[in-house]
Amino acid sequence: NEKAYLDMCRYILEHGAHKGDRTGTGTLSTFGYQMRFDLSKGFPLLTTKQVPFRLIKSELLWFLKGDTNIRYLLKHNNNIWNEWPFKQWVESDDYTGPDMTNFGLRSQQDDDFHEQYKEQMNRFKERILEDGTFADTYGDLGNVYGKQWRNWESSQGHTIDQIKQVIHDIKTSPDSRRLIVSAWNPEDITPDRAALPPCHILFQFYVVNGKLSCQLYQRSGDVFLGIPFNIASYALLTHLIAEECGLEVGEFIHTIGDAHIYTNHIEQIKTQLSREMRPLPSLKIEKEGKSIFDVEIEDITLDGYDPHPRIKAPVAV
Ligand code: THF
Repeated sequence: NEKAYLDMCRYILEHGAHKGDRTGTGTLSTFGYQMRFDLSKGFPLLTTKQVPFRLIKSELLWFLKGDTNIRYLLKHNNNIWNEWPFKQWVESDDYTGPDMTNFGLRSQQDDDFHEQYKEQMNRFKERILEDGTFADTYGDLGNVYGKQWRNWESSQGHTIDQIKQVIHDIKTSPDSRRLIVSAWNPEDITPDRAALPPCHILFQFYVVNGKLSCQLYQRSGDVFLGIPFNIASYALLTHLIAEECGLEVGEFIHTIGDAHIYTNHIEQIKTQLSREMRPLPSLKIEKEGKSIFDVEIEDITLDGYDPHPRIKAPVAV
């Protein structure tokens, strides 16, 4: 299970091509890679470094609520999406603080700037939490996952709830080959409509022998920071949907387009690869009669998670 991830890291270190990218950081990259995780053999949260599961839970429940505003994440002390709305804020006419152009790269290279950035980011976060009007304008990522999953806008002027639909279809026609949820809406991938085009383009469910499997197509994957989150997030989603439909869990299959290791994550990956894998934890969902849309963060827990220590790395913006 975890070995599939570590094998991918080794593969990219060995065979990856040097490739520039939108963020200017530089990557080692490969195109087209697939990993399989048998969910009946344990919950695929990496043990070779600590992955903060509470952040994965709150992010997934945020998607499932159809929410696209980081206010919910900030209330749960989840900071993984802050950089993108912050970018929109500091590039807006309403922002009057110090110049934050290219803050991602600059705060890694310049300590004084890093302090300025942290201060502006903290002010931004406080304002999102305290000022509802500000949050509505600057905390919203636009038409990202939550919107497309739960409220896809049709050309007929109504909205489509893809998650409700797919749950209904799994229950009523489990053999269907159309058990698909798409986050990629070509009309919505421009900067004025979404802060970032979705990385998880589409997922498909598959039912056989009473087991639910899920395959995700991800167009772009940040192997060190993002992918460990994504694996756990879709594994959790598969468990939640399986439970909702009275099925056991099968496999999670992760197919990635551009799978890349940022050049400033290479040392961290090597440290991680030098570590011994430990047994995977198991997942417990305590939802007694609650639907998937009412599950709360506290209802989801892990048993037996005993990872190696965290490894820090900067996120590319
Ligand atoms: N952009 C980039 N460059 N990488 C990504 O992984 C990524 N995501 C989402 C959107 N854009 C992306 C955001 N997801 C972390 C994890 C997931 C993210 C963003 C950041 C991260 O920094 N994780 C740290 C812990 C952070 C903390 O404790 O607050 C870690 O060590 O795992 C792809 O989904």
